[in-house]
Amino acid sequence: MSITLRKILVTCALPYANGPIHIGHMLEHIQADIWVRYHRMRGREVWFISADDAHGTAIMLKSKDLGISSNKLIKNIRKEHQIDFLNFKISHDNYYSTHSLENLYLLRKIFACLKEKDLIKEKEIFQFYDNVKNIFLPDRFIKGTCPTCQSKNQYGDNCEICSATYEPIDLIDPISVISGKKPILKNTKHLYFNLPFFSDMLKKWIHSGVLENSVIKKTEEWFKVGLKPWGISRDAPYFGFKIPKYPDKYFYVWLDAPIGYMSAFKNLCFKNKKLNFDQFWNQKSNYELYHFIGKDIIYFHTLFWPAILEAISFRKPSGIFVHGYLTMNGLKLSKSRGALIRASDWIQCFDSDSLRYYYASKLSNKTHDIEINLEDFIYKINSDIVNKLVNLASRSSSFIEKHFNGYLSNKLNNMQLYQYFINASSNIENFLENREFNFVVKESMRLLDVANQYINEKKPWKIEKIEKNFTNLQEICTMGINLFRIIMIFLKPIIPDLAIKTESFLISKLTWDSIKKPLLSHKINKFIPLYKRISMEKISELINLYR
Ligand code: NOT
Ligand code: ZN
Repeated sequence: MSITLRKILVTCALPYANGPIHIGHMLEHIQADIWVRYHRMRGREVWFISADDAHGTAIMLKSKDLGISSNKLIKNIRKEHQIDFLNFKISHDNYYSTHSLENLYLLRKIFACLKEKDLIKEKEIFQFYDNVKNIFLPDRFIKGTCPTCQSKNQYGDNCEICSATYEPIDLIDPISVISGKKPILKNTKHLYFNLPFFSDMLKKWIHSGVLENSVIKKTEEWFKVGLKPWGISRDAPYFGFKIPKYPDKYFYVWLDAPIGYMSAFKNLCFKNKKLNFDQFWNQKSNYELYHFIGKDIIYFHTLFWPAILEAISFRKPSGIFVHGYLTMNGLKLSKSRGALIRASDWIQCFDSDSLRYYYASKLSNKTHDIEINLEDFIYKINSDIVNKLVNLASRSSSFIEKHFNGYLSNKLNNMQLYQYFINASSNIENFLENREFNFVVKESMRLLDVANQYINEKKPWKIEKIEKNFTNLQEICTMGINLFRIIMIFLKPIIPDLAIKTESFLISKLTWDSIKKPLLSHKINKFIPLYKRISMEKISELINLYR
C-alpha cells in the first residue's frame, strides 16, 4: 500500500455578509470541521477555508438601511462571523472575504481568460425594474404568485411550495420587494457565460464519483431542461467588482463567490509560505478538493463552478458534499425566511460541544433534512455525554484517586474487552471518513454501554468494601479509564472542548495512534466534572429571545 500523504483542501459555502451566522450555517461548518479535525488527527495535510460572501444587492440595500457604507457593513459583519465560528470551535485555517484584492485579481484574470476563449457573449434582455427606487431587481427581490401552483408570495426564481423554477417574467402579479410597487420591464445589456458548451464534460464529470446519488439525480434534472447561458453581469447600483470596459456593469456575486474559495486559499498561501497556489489549482494537482454545501446551492457547484474551472484549465473538485436543510419542529429554517436561531444567542444558553454532538448524532452523507428538537437535544446530551460518557470516567477514577494516589495499574483487567474496543476503531474510521457521524455516535454509545456494563458487573464498590482485593480494584478501574479514553479518541473531532479537558484529566494526548497503547502505570489527575448536565429551563430562555 502506498503511504503518500493525503493533501486536502476543504471549504464551506461562504456566508453572506448581510446578517448573522445562525445555527443553520453552523450545521455545515460543524460538519466540515468534524471531518477536518478527523483528518488532522490522522496526520493528513488538511487546509480548511471559508470566507464572507461580501457582494450583491442584498448587502448594498442593507448598508443603505443602516446608513453606513457597504464596506463598513461587511467589515463589521465579518468580525461577528469570525467570533461566532470561534465560539463553536470551527478550526478554519483562513476565514477571508470575497471583497479582497486576491479575489479581484483572480476574478479579472478568469474573466479575461473566458473572454479570450470566446466563452462570453453579450445579450440584450428585458428585466424587471423598480422605477420608484431606480434599480433592476434581482430574482429574490421580486415576489408574486407561482405560475404553476398559484401559491402567493413566491420569489421570482422558484416556488417554495411546489419547487417549480421559472423566470421572474412568468410570475403572476409581480411586485418589488424593495418598494412594494409593481415593477416595469426595462431593457438592458448583459454578459453571459457559455455554460451549454460544457454539457458533455459536465455530464461525464457528475458520474465520476464526485457526487452522492441524490445530488446526481438533482443535477440531471437540469440537464433534462437543457443548460442555458449563465448571466454573469449586473447593473449599477450594485455592490461588487466592476467589469472592465463595461461602464455601470458589475460582476454577478455568484461569479466571484466560488472564486472566493480560490482567493481565500491564495491569501492563505501568502500567510503560509509552504503552500503553493499553482501547485494546488493546476489540473495535475495531487491535492484533494472538497466543498461542503447545502442543497439549495447544488446548481452552482455541480454545473457553473466545474464549467468555469474547466474553461480556465484549472483542476475540478474531488467531491461536493451536500447536506439538507436544518428544520426546527417542522419549521423550515432557510436563509431567506428569517426565524432562525443565531449562533450568538445559542452560545449564551448552551456550550458548543453540545450542539456539535447533537448535529453529529444526526449527520450522515445523505442530503435529507436535519430536524432539531430542543427537548430531544437536552435529553440526548444528558443521557449520552453525562450519564454514559463522563460517568464512566468519574466512577472509575474515584477509586484510582482514593486508593492509588492517581496511579493506573500496570496491566489491564480484561485484555479481550480492550481488544474489542481497538477492533471497533476500523469501523469508526470508515464512518468518519465517509461522513457518517451519526454512526460514530451510535457505535460509541453502544461501546459505552458495554463499558458501563463491565463496571456494573465487576462492582468495584463491593471489591473496595467487602473483598478488599485492591490489585483487582485498581485493574478494573484502569480498564474503565482506558475504555473511556478510547471513546474520547473516537469523539475528539466531534467534541473538542471535552477532549481538551479529558487530555488534561488523563495527562495524555488523545491521538489515533495511541488507541492500541493503553495507559498503564500512569498517573492521572484528580477528576474534575468534565461536563455539566444541561437543564430544560435553558430552552425557554433561548426561545424567549425569539418571542
Ligand atoms: N453566499 C452563498 C449562500 O448561499 C454561498 C456562496 C458559496 C460560494 O449563502 N460559492 N460558490 N460556488
Ligand atoms: Zn408553486
